[in-house]
Amino acid sequence: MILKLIIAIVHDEDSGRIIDEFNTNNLKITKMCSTGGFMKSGNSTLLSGIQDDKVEKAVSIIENNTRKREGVIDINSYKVSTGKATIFITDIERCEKF
Ligand code: 2BA
Repeated sequence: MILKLIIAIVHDEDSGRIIDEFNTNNLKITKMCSTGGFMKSGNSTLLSGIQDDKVEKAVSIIENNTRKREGVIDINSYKVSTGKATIFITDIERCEKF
């Protein structure tokens, strides 16, 4: 079985819906609290170890449950728009559960 790891950085407010949808579709997910390096504000990093053939389903759940946002940072009230999600997908070489 080929396993992939999805790492998705999303807005905090979007994470609950994504997690609910993963659960509904019997996909496993872990939420980690994280901080954006540029905005220095909280976001959520979601981890999912998933079968290769479920990756597209997972990516569409993330895409359909996120939205773009505008933030302001403190240097001359500079406006920044944050994307819906940043997603990295990598191979899992080995996975053990005890
Ligand atoms: P932040 O680093 O807080 O970045 C928030 C938004 O600020 C970014 O949205 C981008 O539109 C803008 N931004 C970031 N760096 C910038 C810069 N040097 N100059 C001008 N504008 C800049 P997104 O690209 O949608 O990223 C949202 C969050 O996703 C990021 O929050 C960061 O936590 C994460 N992220 C994005 N790309 C990443 C990457 N290649 N590696 C690791 N984390 C990443």
